Amino acid sequence: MMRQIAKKVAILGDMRVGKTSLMNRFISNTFEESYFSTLGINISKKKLNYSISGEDFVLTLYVWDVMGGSNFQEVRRLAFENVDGAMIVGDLTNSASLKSITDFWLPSITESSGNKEIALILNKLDLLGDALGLYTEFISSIRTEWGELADEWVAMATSAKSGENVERAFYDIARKILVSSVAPGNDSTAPEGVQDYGSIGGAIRKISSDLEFLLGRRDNAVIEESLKASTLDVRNPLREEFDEFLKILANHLESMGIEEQKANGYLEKWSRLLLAT
Ligand SMILES: Nc1nc2c(ncn2[C@@H]2O[C@H](COP(=O)(O)OP(=O)(O)OP(=O)(O)O)[C@@H](O)[C@H]2O)c(=O)[nH]1
Ligand SMILES: [Mg+2]
Repeated sequence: MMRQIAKKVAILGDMRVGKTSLMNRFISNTFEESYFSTLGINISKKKLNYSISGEDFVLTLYVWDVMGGSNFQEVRRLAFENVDGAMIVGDLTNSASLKSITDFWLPSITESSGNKEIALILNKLDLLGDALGLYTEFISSIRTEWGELADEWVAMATSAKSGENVERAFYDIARKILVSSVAPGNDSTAPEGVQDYGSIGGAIRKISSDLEFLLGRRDNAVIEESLKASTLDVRNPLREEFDEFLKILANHLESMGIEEQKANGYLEKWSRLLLAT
C-alpha cells in the first residue's frame, strides 16, 4: 500500500542568505552565481519517497521560497498559513543574518500557531574553509536559548553552490513532518545510509543526530565501528551490551577531540535511550 500525502515547507531568512539557491539546488539541482532577489513567493514541489514502519509513502513536498527580510508581513502571513515546517536559513559569512534567526525568525515562526517542524540551515559552507566552530557555536547558543524544544530541530550547514547537505536538509525535515503526521511520537524511519536496527533503531538514530551536532557533520562511521567492536546485537540488544557500545563510542569521542565534560553529558543521555531491555 502506497499512501500519498502533501505537506508544505517554507524557506525563511534574511535577504541574500541563499533561500532561492537552496530551493533550486533541491528541486532542479542547479545553481546561479548571480543574485536576483525574490519578489514575493516562489512555490515548487517535489515528490519524496519514504518507508515508515513498513508502509510506503509518497510525500509531495510544496516548498515555499519566501522573499527575504522581515518587512513584508503580508507575504509572511501567507507563507506561514498551514505551514508544516520551516527551514530557517542564515548565511555563515554574514553574522547579522545569523543574529536575526534568533532575534526574529525563530520567534515569529514559533509564535504563529500550530505544531511545526523546524530546520536551522547555515548556508554558504563552501565560502568558509572551516565553518565547524562557527556552526557548533551558533547551534549550541540556540539550544541553550530554546532548550528542549531545539533538541528536535534539524540543524545543518549547507552549500547551495556545492550541493553539500542540501538534499539531506530537505529530506530530514520532510521526514520529520511526515512521521509526526502519520504516527505521533513514533519516529521510525531510517535516514539514508543507516541500516534498520529494529527496536534499537531510535536510540542509534538519536545518537547519530547528536553526534552530528557535536561534530558539525554526519559521521556514522564512528557509530558503525563502535557497533562492530562491541558485542551488541542490534536484533536483540541487551542492556550491558549497549553500555559496552557506549564505552567504545566514548573512546572515539575522546580521540576526536570532543571535550570530556560535554561527551559525558551526552553519554549519560544516550545511556537512557535504551531503558527497557
Ligand atoms: N558561495 C555561495 N554562494 C551562494 C550560496 N547560496 C547562495 N549563494 C549566492 O548568494 C546570492 C543570494 O542567493 P539567493 O538564493 O538569491 O538568496 P535569497 O535568500 O533567495 O535572497 P532573497 O530572495 O533576496 O531573499 C546569490 O548570488 C547566490 O549565487 C552558497 O551556498 N555558496
Ligand atoms: Mg530568493
